Amino acid sequence: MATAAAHRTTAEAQAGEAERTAAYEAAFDAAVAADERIEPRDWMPDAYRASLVRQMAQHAHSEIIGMQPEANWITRAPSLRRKAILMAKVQDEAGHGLYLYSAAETLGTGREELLDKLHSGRQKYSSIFNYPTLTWADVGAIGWLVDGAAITNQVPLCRCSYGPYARAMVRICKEESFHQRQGYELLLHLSKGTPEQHAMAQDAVDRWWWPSLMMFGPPDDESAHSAQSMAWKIKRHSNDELRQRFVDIAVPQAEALGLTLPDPDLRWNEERGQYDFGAIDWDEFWNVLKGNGPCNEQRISQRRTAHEEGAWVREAASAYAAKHGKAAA
Ligand code: BYC
Repeated sequence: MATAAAHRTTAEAQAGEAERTAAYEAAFDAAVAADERIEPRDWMPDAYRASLVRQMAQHAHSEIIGMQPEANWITRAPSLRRKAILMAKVQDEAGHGLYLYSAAETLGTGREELLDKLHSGRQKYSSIFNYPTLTWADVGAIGWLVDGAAITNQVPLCRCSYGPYARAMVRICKEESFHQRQGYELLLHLSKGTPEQHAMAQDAVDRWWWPSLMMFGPPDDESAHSAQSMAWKIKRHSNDELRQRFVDIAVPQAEALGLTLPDPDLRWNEERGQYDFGAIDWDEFWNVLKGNGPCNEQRISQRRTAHEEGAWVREAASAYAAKHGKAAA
């Protein structure tokens, strides 16, 4: 008797739990359908939470790893003005990383854990930062193309269904716009400068163009997460849609800069009202993701060193917080 009653109670409890979950799920689906924001304390499917942490962590990691290629030129900037601008930009990127790690923390994933996953290769960062910055013109090409691609990808993220991510993106996009313009202005000066400067600008664009197109991720038919992320309104557009949008913006800008894009198949398609462009080398993309790009090893080892060398700062901040009765950072 007692056992049957216990079974009944367990079954009833399970049915009650399932009913509650179904109600939560219906409320979540309705909020997404109505374009309302999901906030940290709201119920959300485990897979939604996991996918957001995955994307936001990758995004945060990209921001802080992305400081390295440009920081490489701070000491060699050609003027005080250029040095001050570049330092401000690299600092902004550290700030973007912090907004994004904080936003990821609202989902219950600590910064230490995310950094550990980055340092041990269990989480990715953008493929673009595994390419070297060989000349000063690369700073301009990164600003124009890499930040330009980033804005194209990130403006729709301001309407992401998860509130803290969407709000972080508003400020990030404003700062990215400034970054893009400084890159464009730098390249314009070089392009209109001496023949050597023009050649340096052209060489940088030749090297950064294709990797910039890869930033948008694999083609739609190979994108593992796009369909679900779009259904959840984390992503608002597919990888290929955003890549096309970027090409359509970049072509007239290249013309205004007096530089060419390294793609013989690039031409206006009257029927589509968009530019056709050549085939992307996806083998190169997947190879870079596997860790075999020109700078993967260097980027991660420099990041690990920076983290180790910063240990005393974290310890000091924790000691200060403990002394003043605040929660340790
Ligand atoms: N590089 O199913 P998919 C910046 C991965 S920061 C490396 O299409 P999803 C800046 C993808 O994670 C730029 N990995 O994925 C900073 C997935 O692997 P997992 C970073 C890539 O998430 C400083 C697999 O491939 N921006 O701009 O639907 C200075 C399959 O892909 C890449 C962001 O992170 C890549 N390029 O779409 C200047 C923006 N592409 O997770 C500039 C936010 C794909 O299954 N992120 N993968 O192991 C996004 O919008 C999306 O995550 C992506 C990919 C469009 C990147």
